[in-house]
Formats: sequence, structure tokens, C-alpha cells
Amino acid sequence: MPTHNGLSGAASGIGQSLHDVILVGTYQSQADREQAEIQLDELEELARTLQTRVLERDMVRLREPHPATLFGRGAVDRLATRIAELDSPGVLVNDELTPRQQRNLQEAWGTDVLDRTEVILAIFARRATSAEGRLQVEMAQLEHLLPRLAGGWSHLERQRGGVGLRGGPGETQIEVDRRLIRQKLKKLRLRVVQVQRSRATRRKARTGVPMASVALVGYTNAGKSTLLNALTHSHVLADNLLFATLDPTSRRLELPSGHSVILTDTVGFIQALPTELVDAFAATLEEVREAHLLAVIVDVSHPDACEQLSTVLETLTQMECDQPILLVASKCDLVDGVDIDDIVWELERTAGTGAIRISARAGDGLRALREAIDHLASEILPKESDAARR
Ligand SMILES: Nc1nc2c(ncn2[C@@H]2O[C@H](COP(=O)(O)OP(=O)(O)OP(=O)(O)O)[C@@H](O)[C@H]2O)c(=O)[nH]1
Ligand SMILES: [Mg+2]
Repeated sequence: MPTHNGLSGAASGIGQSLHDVILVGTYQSQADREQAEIQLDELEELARTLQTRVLERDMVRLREPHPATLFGRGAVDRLATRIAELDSPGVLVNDELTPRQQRNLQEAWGTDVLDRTEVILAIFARRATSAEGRLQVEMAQLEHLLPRLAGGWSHLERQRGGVGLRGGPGETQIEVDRRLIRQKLKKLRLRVVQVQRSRATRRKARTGVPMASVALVGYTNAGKSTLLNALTHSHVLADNLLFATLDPTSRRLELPSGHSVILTDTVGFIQALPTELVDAFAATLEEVREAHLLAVIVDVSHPDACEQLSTVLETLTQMECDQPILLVASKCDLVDGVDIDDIVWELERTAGTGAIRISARAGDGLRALREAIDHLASEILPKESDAARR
């Protein structure tokens, strides 16, 4: 169906019509099977956030990725049979697929196949409500789609008719789509630059009064928004969903010393965050880059807490963030006293710094957290005000 921007349906949204799905994960050897299962759990969480029904999970041993189909012939055939038995649900693959692999698998299985990046893009598309969020998501989706139109998607070609903005005779739907996407991307980029500028202006206005800024960063679902709410008596959305938060929210946080800081809740990170999203969300992520202090929130009740922390630290390094870090072990109410020491010790070793233990839900540890922020902010602030005076 043609959409408002003249692009054919498949080009304007990813995974819009998925209801039932099966999940397919890969592992290389028995040794990494357990880790692969945990990653597939995450894909299942992503699928749940996307409101699809997971019928089945499948694990394929992959010694070497096949260039044409990712999986070997045997696995492709076996899955084709199972997909037909299940009445052709969509397939979510927990790996990156090249445009060619994706096309071939869709043909072989006769159904929609999404890779992990596309699942995340689809969630962002569903969850983006603000004008800024929608703008960034649209840009990320189109950037992702552009190279995928090159090989010709049969379902795009079928949609030649009915698109109001069709080109001259001989121009295929794919060519029209490609041309429209490029034009649209150009406009979106300009608007994203405008958003970036107005965010920078707002930040500057805030820093007119020297006030330290603290960004809450962490893996998605770590408890950042719940913590912002608990610390500042706010009511931003906190939910057991991945990427509940896409837009940053800033609140003033009063500290024991009487000083205040600006506390900002931000979009969560995830392992292998699609680069399209990192690029498109540059304006939003600028809030993290520009903060004086990063409070890194880690959900200690998650079986993969330590890997999640590593992912967050790596993402921050990629974003060239080198601010001081305050490590916050969150959801401590969910873990037994004995186990928690081991987990926190491991987190501290990974981050190279001590952790504050909290439960935003029970309100535990929040005073200690305020004091720690106070202490770190007081080290930052005098320098800032000196700079402002000069
Ligand atoms: N038991 C318990 N649950 C918590 C705690 N903090 C957060 N949660 C729950 O964890 C889930 C995720 O919390 P959010 O605050 O939305 O997490 P987030 O880091 O903002 O997540 P995204 O915005 O999706 O990246 C929600 O269901 C919260 O109620 C806590 O201290 N204890
Ligand atoms: Mg949140």
C-alpha cells in the first residue's frame, strides 16, 4: 500500500505486520552455546517488546557463515520444513544478515525474515512518539533500507501501480523508491542538524548557571527511568520493555549540600546497537556526550549483568565519552545478599571503580547515591565556574 511519503509499503516500515515468529540463534561450539542462549533470550525480549508471539526458538550450529544464506544448506532446508508446518510465521534471526542473505532466506522460507538490527529498528519505530524521536528513527530506517533496495525485492517490484509519485516511463518501483529515499534522507539530515543545534542552545542556556550535569546511562531495561523518578519525584515512563525510553528527559536534582545538578535519563544501550541508530540518534546521544558525569546503571539481577556493563563501557568509548563514571548497581532487591557481593565485585572489576548499591523500587541506597553525586559534582563544579569567570 502506498504511504504518505510516496514510498511503497515495505520501504517505509520494517516488520510492521509480524504477528507470529520463530527465533533462530547461532553458536559456533558447545562452549559458547550457553552464551548464545542468553542472547536468544534477549531476542525473545525484543520480540515481546515488538508485540509478536514467539512460537519456537531454534539454535543452529554455525561453523562458518555461508555467504549466500548465512546458514548451511541442511539448516535452511530443515527450517523451511518447520516454517511450513507452523503456517509460515516470520523469522527473527539473531545475527546480522547481508541484504543478499536476507533475500535468499526469504525466498527459501517463503516468509519475512528480519535480522537483529531490523528488530531493534522496528521497536524504535513503534516506540518513537516525539517529533524528534520519529525523525531520528525514520532516518535510521531509510539508511538501513537504501542498500537493501539495490538487489531488487520482489514485493517492491510488485507495487508499481498506485504510487502517486511515480517517475517517468521505464522507471521501476525500486528506482522510484531509491530516488525518494535519497531525497527524503537529505531533508531528514537537515532537520536532524537543526535538532542538534537547538539541543546545544538549550544546554548552553542551562550551563549559563554553573550546574553540573549527570547522565543516567546503561543497558536497556537497567532501571534508569525508575531511578530518575525515584530521585526527582518524576513520572517518566518506566516499564519492563526494552527501549521504553527513547527521548531524553532532564530534571533538577537537589543534593545534600544544597547544590543541584541536572539529571538526564537517556535511551538505553544494547549489544551490537545498530550503527544506523547511533548515527541517527546523534542529537539525543549528545546529552550523554556533553554530561559532566556518567552514572552507569547496571541491573544486578540480570544473568548477563557483567557483559551488559562491558557493552555499555565499550559503547561509551566508541562515542568518545571520557567523563568520570559513577557505577550504580541497581535492582539490588532482586538478588540475595550472598550472591550480590560476587556480582558487584565483578562489576567493580570490569569498571575499575567502586559501585553504589541501590534499589530504586524500594528506595534503598538513594541517600548514598545522592552523596556520591554531590561529592563528584563538587569536584567538577569549581573548575566549571572558574572557566565561566575567565
Ligand atoms: N525490583 C526492581 N525492579 C526495578 C527496579 N528498578 C527498575 N525496575 C523495573 O525494571 C523495569 C525497567 O525499568 P526502567 O526504569 O524502565 O528501565 P530503563 O533503564 O529506563 O529501560 P529503557 O528505557 O527501556 O532502556 C521496570 O519494570 C521497572 O519497574 C528496582 O530497583 N527493583
Ligand atoms: Mg527508560
